[in-house]
Amino acid sequence: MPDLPPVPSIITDLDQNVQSVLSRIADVSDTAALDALESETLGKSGLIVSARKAIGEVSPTERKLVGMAVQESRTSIEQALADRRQFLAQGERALRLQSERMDLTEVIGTPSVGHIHPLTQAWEELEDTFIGMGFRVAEGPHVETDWHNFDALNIPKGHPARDAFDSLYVNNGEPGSTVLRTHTSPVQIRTMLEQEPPIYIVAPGRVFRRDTADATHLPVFHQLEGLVVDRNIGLADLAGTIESFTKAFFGEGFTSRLRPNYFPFTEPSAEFDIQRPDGSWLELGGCGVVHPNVLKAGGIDPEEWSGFAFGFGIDRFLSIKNGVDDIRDAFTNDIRFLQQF
Ligand code: FA5
Repeated sequence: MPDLPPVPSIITDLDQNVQSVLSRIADVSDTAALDALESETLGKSGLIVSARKAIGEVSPTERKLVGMAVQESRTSIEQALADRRQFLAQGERALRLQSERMDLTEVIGTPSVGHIHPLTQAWEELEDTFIGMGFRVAEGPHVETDWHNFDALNIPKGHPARDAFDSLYVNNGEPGSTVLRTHTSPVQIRTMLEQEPPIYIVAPGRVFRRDTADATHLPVFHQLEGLVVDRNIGLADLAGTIESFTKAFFGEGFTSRLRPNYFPFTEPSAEFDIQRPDGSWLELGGCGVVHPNVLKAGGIDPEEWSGFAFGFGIDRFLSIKNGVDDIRDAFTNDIRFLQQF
């Protein structure tokens, strides 16, 4: 076998240098260091460029061999750089994802489940109780005519009872002819005008008065109105209904009482209170036998039909029931307050 020509020393040196570069590439742990190594080896004063320059110095017979060796070295370094770059990029991406990962469980903590507002809870429970007693739920507009809110309820213009309702008037039509309803009682009139007796309705809803907010007053609050019109309805039916409601809503240990009062739309009129099992009283609202003038305004013959009505403040009732000192607390949306319901 013929002896192989000796490998030029430039090639063996290059091989050694390339091996050392390849092992350095394998050790590089970030792309910035890899960039630096790339310009060190493939750049202007790098190993490959120097080796290429040296090609001119070898004998013409070796030149091709050395040229091929330089090219192979360059290719293997480039390949190693590309492989390592890909490997590092994957690792760096994984690291970045890891570091940028948002731990949503940490932000949210134990998921807190919201619930409906205590006022809405009370509103819905009241509706359910009255529906269970055979009542239907009725509605009326927030913006009312002065006639529905006052006149039809036996409170003609100039009647002192109008002053008791600090009304908010709406700039519509004749001055003073449109009002934000001051109570839910106009729903009595609307229901009577829409429907023949017998009538058994409750009308929960929002009402408005020019009252300054304080511990027991709000300018916007909620009432629940009740109206029954049927044959031979009297005060005893009213007292019995209030008592049935008290037991159905609060429980068997509670009872109710009526105290004489005055409302222009009922005659006789009363306040009604609920007694707790501990003996304490909770003032709920007003009630009475529907005044004949109100039945007439509703298109109902008072000779044939009679009825009773009641109305109470849901917000006031809620705060008294739960021992809330300041009625405004229910509407500042402080989560610490709302969470207690
Ligand atoms: C009325 O509004 C009558 N319409 C109730 C009625 C209906 C009587 C049917 C007879 C027959 P009064 O103005 O008293 O009545 O208001 C009723 C309830 O609303 C009060 O007992 C109180 O609980 C509540 N209330 C009144 N003003 C406010 C206010 N500014 N903020 C919160 N609650 C109020």
